Amino acid sequence: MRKKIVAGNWKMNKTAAEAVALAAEVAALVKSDVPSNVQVIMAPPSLFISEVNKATEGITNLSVSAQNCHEKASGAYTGEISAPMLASAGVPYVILGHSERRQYFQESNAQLAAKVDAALENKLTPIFCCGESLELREGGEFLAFVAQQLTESLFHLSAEAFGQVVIAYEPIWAIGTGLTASSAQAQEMHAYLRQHIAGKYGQTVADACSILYGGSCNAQNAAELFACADVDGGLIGGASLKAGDFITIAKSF
Ligand code: 3PY
Repeated sequence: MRKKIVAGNWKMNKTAAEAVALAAEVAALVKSDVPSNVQVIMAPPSLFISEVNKATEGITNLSVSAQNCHEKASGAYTGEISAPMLASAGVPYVILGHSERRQYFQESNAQLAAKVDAALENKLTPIFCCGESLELREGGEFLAFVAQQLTESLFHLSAEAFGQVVIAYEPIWAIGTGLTASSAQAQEMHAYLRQHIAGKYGQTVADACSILYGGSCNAQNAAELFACADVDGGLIGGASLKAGDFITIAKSF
C-alpha cells in the first residue's frame, strides 16, 4: 500500500500570526476529520516552520515541510537554509524543485540531484517536483521530458534511498493559472513515471513510490484526481491557504 499524502505548499504567503492561526485550524481539523492513513503536510515559509511545527505535536498524520533547502551544509550563502538546519529543527520533509524555483532561481536537474542528496543525508524526505511547460505539452514531448527530470535528479540514488523520495507531478501550465490537468492527463503521466521508475528500480520500488498531483488541485477536483490508480495525493497551492478547503482535499480519497 502506498502512502496517501496531501501537502500544502503555502509559498510566500501568511504573516506570523496568520501562519500560526492556519496551522492551529488545520491541526484541529486533521484530528477530528482526516483518516489516520492520510498524511497531511503543511509547508509554510521557512521563517514560520518552527511555530507551525508546534501545532503538529501529538498528531501522527500531520507534519511540516520546508519549501526548499540549499545543497551545502553550511557556509557563506546569504539567505539560504541547509538540510542539517532543517533536520535540527525537527522538520521531516522538504519540497525540492518546484517549478517556481526552477523558473525564478534557475534550479537545474543537476543542482536538484545535489539537494536531494543533502536532504536524504539528513534524513529529510524530499518531495521532488517535476512537470512540463505548455509548450512541451503541445509539442508532444512532455512524457519524456518529465521522465528525464527524474533520471537526472533521482536515478543516481540507490533503490533504498529512492524509496525515501516522494514525487509531485506539477504541470507548469496548471500552476497559478486555474487550469488543472484532467484526471486522464494526470493518470497518463503518473503511470508513465511509475513505469519509468520500474525500469530503473523494479516494480516493487515503483509500486511503493507515492506520486502526488499538483497544479490547481482544489476541493472541487481532488476526489476525481485522487481516484486515479496512480495518483497518491496532492501538492496543493492556493487551496492549502484555507483550512476548510485543504481538509476537504485531504478527505477526498
Ligand atoms: C499549485 O497548485 O499552484 C502549486 O504550485 C502547488 O505546489
